[in-house]
Amino acid sequence: TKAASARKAPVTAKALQGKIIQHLRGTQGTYEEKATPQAWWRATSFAVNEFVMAGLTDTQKTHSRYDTRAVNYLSMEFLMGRLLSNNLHNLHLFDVTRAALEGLGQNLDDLLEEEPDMALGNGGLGRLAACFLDSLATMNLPAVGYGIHYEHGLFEQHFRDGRQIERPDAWREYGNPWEVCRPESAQQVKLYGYVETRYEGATPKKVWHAGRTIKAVPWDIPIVGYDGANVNILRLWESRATNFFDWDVFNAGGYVDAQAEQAQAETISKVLYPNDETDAGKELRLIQQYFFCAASVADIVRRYRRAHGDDWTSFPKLVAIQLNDTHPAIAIPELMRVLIDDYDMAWKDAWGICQQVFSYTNHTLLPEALEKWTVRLFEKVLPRHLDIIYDINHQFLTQQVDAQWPGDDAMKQHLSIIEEGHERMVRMGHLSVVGSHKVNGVAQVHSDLVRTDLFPEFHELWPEKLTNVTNGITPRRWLKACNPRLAALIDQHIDADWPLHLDKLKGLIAKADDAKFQQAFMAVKRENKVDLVAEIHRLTGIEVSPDALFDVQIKRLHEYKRQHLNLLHILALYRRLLDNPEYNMVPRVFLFGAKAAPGYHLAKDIIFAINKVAERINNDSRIGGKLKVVMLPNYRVSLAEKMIPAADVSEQISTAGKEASGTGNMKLALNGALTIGTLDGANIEIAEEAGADHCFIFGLTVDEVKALNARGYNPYDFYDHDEEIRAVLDWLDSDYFTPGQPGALASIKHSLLQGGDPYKVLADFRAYSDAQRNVDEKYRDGTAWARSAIINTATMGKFNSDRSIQDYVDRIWHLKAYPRDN
Ligand code: 26V
Repeated sequence: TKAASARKAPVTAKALQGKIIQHLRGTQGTYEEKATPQAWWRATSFAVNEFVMAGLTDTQKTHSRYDTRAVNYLSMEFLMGRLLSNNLHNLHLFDVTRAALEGLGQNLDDLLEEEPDMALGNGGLGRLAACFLDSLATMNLPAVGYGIHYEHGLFEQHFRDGRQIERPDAWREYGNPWEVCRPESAQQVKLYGYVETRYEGATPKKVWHAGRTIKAVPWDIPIVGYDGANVNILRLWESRATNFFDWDVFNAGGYVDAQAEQAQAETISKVLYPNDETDAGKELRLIQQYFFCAASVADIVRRYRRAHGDDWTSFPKLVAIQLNDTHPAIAIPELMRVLIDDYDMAWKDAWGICQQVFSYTNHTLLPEALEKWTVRLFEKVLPRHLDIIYDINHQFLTQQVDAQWPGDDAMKQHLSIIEEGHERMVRMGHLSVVGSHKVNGVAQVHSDLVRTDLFPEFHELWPEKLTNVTNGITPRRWLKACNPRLAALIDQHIDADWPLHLDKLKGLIAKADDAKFQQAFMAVKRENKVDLVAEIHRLTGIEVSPDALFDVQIKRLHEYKRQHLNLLHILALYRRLLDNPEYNMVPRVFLFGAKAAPGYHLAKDIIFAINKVAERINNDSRIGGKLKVVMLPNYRVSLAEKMIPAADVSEQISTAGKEASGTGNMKLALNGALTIGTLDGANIEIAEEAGADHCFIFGLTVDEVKALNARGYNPYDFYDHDEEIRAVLDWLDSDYFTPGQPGALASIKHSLLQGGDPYKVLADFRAYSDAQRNVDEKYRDGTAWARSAIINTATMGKFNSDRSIQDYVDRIWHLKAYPRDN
């Protein structure tokens, strides 16, 4: 075996045992004979945290010693998942901890299951932020993640008679061993009130008299880089009532009112909004956004002033702020407000600083996800910021837009940060583009569409501003930690530092035709499937065979992601089998994992339909077990880590032009699944890397979808002329899958016919079904399949999030790495 960087653990099993026991007794107040698995997990985490904290203090000292330029990654979501296994792997403590625990009669794998997921995100956008933090620390780049310390993360999903039920997530109910509260770094955040204009000096001064002040208390979560690298910080803000309250009111019987005020203040960080790609426009959401941006900007300014006082010249040299979508765009007018109102800076200088400091990532083109706030709400909650936005807009329209398109009022209206209409709106996307020096999309095709369709005039105005950074995933979590069998096999054939240099996986291409390697690779896949079979049984009671092909679609439930296209194809297969029990198909298990936004009724109906169809199919003895359908409840990061290593086929079937990138597609291919997918998002780049022969690409392209829309799409063309499509839609509409409840699944057919099928499900059905036949054909040829699976793993090096971060560094942030001194 080649072990270029197979580092030694920084501690012996015996010493680690001592630390675990010490924490079990000394901080958990229990002892070996009595401790619950939870207590063992906590004691182990606290023991490991000693190494984490040592790395954290060394790193922070290094950053302050060299006065480093840092990126501040502002995101409403960080979907971290579990931390113990990740920290053990990144610190090279995994094996020694397993050994230490074994000596204590404990099993590490069981203890890892005790940790609740840190589910402070909805899906792709939040998980991307988490992968980026892992890469930033690993690459020794100075970085701080800023977000919200939600008391309740994304809801827990249960099924009741096949329908989704939501329960609050309580990840911190029993404490969290990884976080440190820093009350000494708390900030005050103002809201509401009015703006006074004072005419004293040469220029009038605006003074914001806030109606309410809320305290923001930071919790720091250490982010451990891989292989002895730096430990950065994720700083999450919790809202509290300020403790300056009016003692007279309090003593005059205001005790109860004071409590109500506290409850209100604490509402801000109470719960993560569970929508994904739909903007609810709620006041509390705007307050959440401003709350964490104001606290973060204040913290960034405080850190800067600690070293530089009131000399602002170095600020843009030391500070980069990345906006993860438009959710933190309010940080732009907030930094303007701080510089102008609190530090008396001239407008021009403050604006110059902002434009150098900010950059913005766009994660979606869906119109319903593009954030807009009513001017009315802004006026009420953030009156001073509305003023500043008006000023930014005025300068932008009268200087930049008028210079480019003189006298063109229609263009001014079109590009304005303020949308005129019966209710005036603030367009957060426009604010983000105007206030940033770089704007990026998240996959090549998506960035092209940002330039041509979403912001074409901005692109004309500033041809250098719009750019691409294709997403990536951390191979530490998404291969090394989640798929130890495959990682071990890879270690036997290439340098063991592949988790840092994922391009080295290319070394496996030479093995793709080697029968022994193929056998070993597919043996790993089979063992992973056996593990998942047990998990499926534990979670659902459903029995499936590891000899079947495992077909996996895991992502948020949304019409554009087209889980219902997958479902229609399952119905077609079921029907073909009932028509002809000899129908030639590879036995297949269709696996789903998906949460629907609680108010998204059609998405919830699709979940219900999948569960009802599954119930019928799984219990139908006529089809001889050739077809199984399973929707696992409560899809989340820790469940993804179990499903991905066991997948044979990766479903990436969004309508072309709608999925900005996708990142599950990368995780599945890296773990040896073959993609069946449309030419959308990063699928295009995955197919380029793996080669068209090793994926199943089907369906309309972006241009074909546009052309179809232009000439007028009519889903009845397909319903009327394709007998199978008609049959499966009518079947769904009957009470076959919901006996005694006719019409229970009618909404799906309705949306696909009368609803106009906005996501072109029927138009792509036949191509999808044909591609699925090709999947079967390849799977029957075991050698061809193994070869393609290996090539998928071998060619996914590009999708290392370290490469994405390097692109951000080269094109946007211009940071330098600082390995820590110790
Ligand atoms: C919007 C809203 C609206 C208000 C309520 C909460 C909320 C939460 C999230 C969003 C927008 C989500 C956008 C998003 O997640 N985009 C995904 O980003 C991934 C990372 O770049 C990318 O891989 C996916 O294709 C893209 O859908």
